[in-house]
Amino acid sequence: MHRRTLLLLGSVLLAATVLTGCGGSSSPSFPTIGAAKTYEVADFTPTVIPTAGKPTTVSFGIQQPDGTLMTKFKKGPGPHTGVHLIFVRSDLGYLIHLHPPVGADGKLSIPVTFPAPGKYRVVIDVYPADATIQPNFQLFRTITVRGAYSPMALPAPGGTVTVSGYRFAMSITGNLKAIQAGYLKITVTAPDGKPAAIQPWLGALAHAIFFRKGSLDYFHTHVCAPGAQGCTSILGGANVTGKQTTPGVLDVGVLVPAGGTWRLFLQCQINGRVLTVPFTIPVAS
Ligand SMILES: [Cu+2]
Repeated sequence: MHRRTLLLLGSVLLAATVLTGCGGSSSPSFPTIGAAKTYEVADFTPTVIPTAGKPTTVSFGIQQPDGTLMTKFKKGPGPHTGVHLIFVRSDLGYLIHLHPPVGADGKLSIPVTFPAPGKYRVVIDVYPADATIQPNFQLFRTITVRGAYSPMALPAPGGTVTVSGYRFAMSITGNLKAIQAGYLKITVTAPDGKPAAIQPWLGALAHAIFFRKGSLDYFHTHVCAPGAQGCTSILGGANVTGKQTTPGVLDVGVLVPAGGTWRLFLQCQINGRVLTVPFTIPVAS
């Protein structure tokens, strides 16, 4: 429990810059920890403003405290592997989720086509091979895409969303509260009225990516096939694991760091196509 708290604290410090001596600073001989002791994004591109609808190469490396680029990332069958690259527009109107390939030199590079103008938060979710560092941590960037930005209002919470003819009906089971595990039930129906056959994609049956309105805080949970490993998401002392109870019925884990209005982007593969399905959910503080 205490250890998990430390891990969470560690991720917060990694995401920011470590300037203070985490609790040990009362010792007068404690060395000053400079910014170079943190994990950072290195050589991030694009350095020019991208245009919506045209591919832009996004590339970067993960600089380690010793100054070298990280080259070894977690591997395996589950979803918690490699580097997840996520772009979300500031109004939560658009989401892009990619897993860029890692070069032998630790450089990651992938073409991205932004759908519309505006400011996007870039989340780089890193799963190091050396899990003693910590299971994962996030680094952030911002990209502004050229053109006139017209923000979209978020739809009302819950409800039914239809994407490519597939109907996703969501109901909130119980109360959703910050830093507590909760669940949403999402029933997926195919255009013919039958339960949708959901296929594994990137190590999970469904990926649930959460962003908080305004602050753009981030969390990510998964729904895995029965018996799949490495599907649990941890936040502080809580953890959550989603499951498919019957074909087409997903129990999606919700575990977020703060109350507020959140946008859930559910992603799953059906019939060889990845569908991104957005919902609005209220979370109590
Ligand atoms: Cu995922």
